[in-house]
Amino acid sequence: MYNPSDWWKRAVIYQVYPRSFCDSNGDGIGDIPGIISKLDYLETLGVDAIWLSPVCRSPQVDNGYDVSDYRDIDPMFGTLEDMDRLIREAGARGIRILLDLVLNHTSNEHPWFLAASESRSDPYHEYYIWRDPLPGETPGDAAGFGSGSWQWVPAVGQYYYYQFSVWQPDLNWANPAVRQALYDMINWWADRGVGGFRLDVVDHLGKDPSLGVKVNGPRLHEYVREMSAACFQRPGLVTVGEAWSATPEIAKRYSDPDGSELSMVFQFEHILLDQAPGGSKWDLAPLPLKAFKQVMDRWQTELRGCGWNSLFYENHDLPRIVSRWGDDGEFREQSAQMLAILLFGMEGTPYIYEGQELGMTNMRLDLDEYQDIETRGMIDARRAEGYDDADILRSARAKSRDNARTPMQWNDAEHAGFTTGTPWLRVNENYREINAARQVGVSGSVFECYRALIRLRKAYPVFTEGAFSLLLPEDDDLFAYTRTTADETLLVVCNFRGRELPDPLAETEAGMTLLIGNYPDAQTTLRPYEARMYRKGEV
Ligand code: TEU
Ligand code: CA
Repeated sequence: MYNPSDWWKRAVIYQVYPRSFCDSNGDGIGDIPGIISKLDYLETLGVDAIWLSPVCRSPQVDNGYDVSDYRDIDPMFGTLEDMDRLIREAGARGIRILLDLVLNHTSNEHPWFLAASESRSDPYHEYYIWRDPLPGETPGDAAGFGSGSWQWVPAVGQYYYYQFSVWQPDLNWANPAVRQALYDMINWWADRGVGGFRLDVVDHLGKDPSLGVKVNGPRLHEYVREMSAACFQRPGLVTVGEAWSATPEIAKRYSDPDGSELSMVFQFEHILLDQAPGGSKWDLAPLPLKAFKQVMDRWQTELRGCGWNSLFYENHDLPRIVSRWGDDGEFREQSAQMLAILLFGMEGTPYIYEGQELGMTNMRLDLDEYQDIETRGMIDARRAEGYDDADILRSARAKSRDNARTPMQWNDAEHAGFTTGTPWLRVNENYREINAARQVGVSGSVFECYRALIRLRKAYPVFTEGAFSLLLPEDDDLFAYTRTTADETLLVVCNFRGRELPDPLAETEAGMTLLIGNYPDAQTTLRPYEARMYRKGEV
């Protein structure tokens, strides 16, 4: 049953990518004072917490996921005083601030790494993962982003391990001093009043490169439990781990209701469905709807009562969902709302990535405009492998992380009201049509749909407690399900296609009350991307 200290089970969390949210000083880069200036907007939307992508001091090789000082704010984003003010002013609106903890690696400019790579006898040497050269080995080139490799350091005559870029050396979690230093840092932030944490690539923490084990290493859950005991037991603290490798079995351990690990994890099984079998994310395939239904069904059912789901489509690494699984042309507004209604009816904590609540779309950049380190690496690698540029561009436009990183579209002023200067990444051309000013308070807008869904989730216990049951599993075009408690039933019916279809559930719907839909009037068929959410039960 629902325990009020698990406030996050009734909550909706909003992700801010600070660099792209709002620029307060005209340097073209979003910052903390900019976020503070938009708290009223987030309060209007109704979210309970903000997850901030990293704001700590960083050379910004991977936009802050390369930390050089965990206890300071990058000057690009503001100061520690700005951060304290953000925590206070958000708190005054009932909004908690969650920090992004990058614990798997640091920047190569972190003082720990500088010391570690000076001498083998420095105590910080053991903060990182090293190996000796093999007989006859000559150092090679740096590997692509995310593929994991070893980099030579002449001063110590060894290679260090890095999973992401060569500028992001992996920390040695097997060293208890590393773990203690990180726990002290986490508690330092918790003492400053942050309401929780998102843990970057938590599934990598127990790695053992000497055994070739990258994720789900033998000591992973031991470390997570130790960290949780040391840092996460404060009342009301919420934690969410990023775990690309999580299966439902594994997620149940992370999100065990006994609270010994984390509140929940992000799993990515649904996110991986639209890539060609055997390929990478750059090898495109359409979303197989039936498989999507099965995956969501399995996660909903298997975690029930013994774990907790997070519900999301977008983040700063992923494309815009309306472009990905909806239709960002003719049916942009309908399909953005359909996807929202589908997700917000499920059990778990929903996340909204900045701009998702406006139905922001993917960005049509040219190859030389991409800035993301992962995309740049892909472009270089695929050119070297002989792919032609048109092919590469198709992949980048569909999947590049820069799709989600374009500036937030506030209004129809120049640069969408994001900055008075030159934005660090070009604003999407469609900002005159798609922006917050055109949607807040406008009935039928994507924003108002998200706002209404957030309100509904707080109004009816069935959203938190109802048992999930998939309907029409064999249907190729519709996604429908119910959630049921002893007193309430919720029914969600979604048409994933851009054409009108008969509604096989019309009879069931007839006995229920429409809570929300994405077409203004009622009809018996399902129009393109139509979604309807019904409820039956005590008022
Ligand atoms: O992402 C983890 C991760 O595995 C990414 O490489 C992910 O697979 C990729 O972005 C999908 O295209 C986290 C952060 O979310 C990401 O922004 C960081 O770059 C990465 O960790 C390294 O810290
Ligand atoms: Ca700025």
